[in-house]
Amino acid sequence: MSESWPPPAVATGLIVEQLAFQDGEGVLYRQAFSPAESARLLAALHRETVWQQPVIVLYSRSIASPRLSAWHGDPSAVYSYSGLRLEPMPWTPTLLGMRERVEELAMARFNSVLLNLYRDGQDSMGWHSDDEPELGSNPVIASISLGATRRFLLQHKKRRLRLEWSLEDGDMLVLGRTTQHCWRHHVPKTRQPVGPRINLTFRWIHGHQQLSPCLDKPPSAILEPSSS
Ligand SMILES: O=C(O)CCC(=O)C(=O)O
Repeated sequence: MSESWPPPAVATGLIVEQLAFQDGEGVLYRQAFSPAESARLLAALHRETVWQQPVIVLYSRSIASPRLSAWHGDPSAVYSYSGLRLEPMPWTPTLLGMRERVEELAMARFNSVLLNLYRDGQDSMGWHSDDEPELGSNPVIASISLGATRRFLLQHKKRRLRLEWSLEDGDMLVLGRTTQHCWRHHVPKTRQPVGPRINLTFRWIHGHQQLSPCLDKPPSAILEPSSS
């Protein structure tokens, strides 16, 4: 991550909120994708994605993930979270097009993306942090919302602090610096009649070499060319 992150709110033509809070930082771009683009992307991703409902381990309990997911990225972007080991599906033209826009706005590079489909208000995601070792220290994660508006909550791990945003169709929330280490986040269920929502979190997965500096020879299967 460059020292100039987060990027200044200049010349994007978008409504941009700079988010500076205790032990974290981010930027919220309202309608990073226009309503027409978002509708097209929502339909395309809904149709093109091979959705799965994996069994995940949360707080030592195995449960069916409360949303559907898919993992795409460079072949080296193997990601483990909540007891899952995800091998990436290849990039699609739709995802590559989105990545181009996201990288330009977020001023960061991404080699993978987690897609989540919240089918209705009963789909959700429990409190967690995206702080797995392969994300490196202080990861920049860019999160795109398409479709229904849902609440997104942040809670500090050590202090009685809570923040909340309504993430709407086309919005892009980028969180960086120490946010993932010091805060948990959560998408709660809602009783409101809401339609489907697709969320995409673009991430950079670091190679195995950086995770295991003590190995003589890192396993070649998941070696990443030197990038950090
Ligand atoms: O759906 C969202 O807005 C957040 C997704 C999320 O928390 C995650 O995939 O780690």
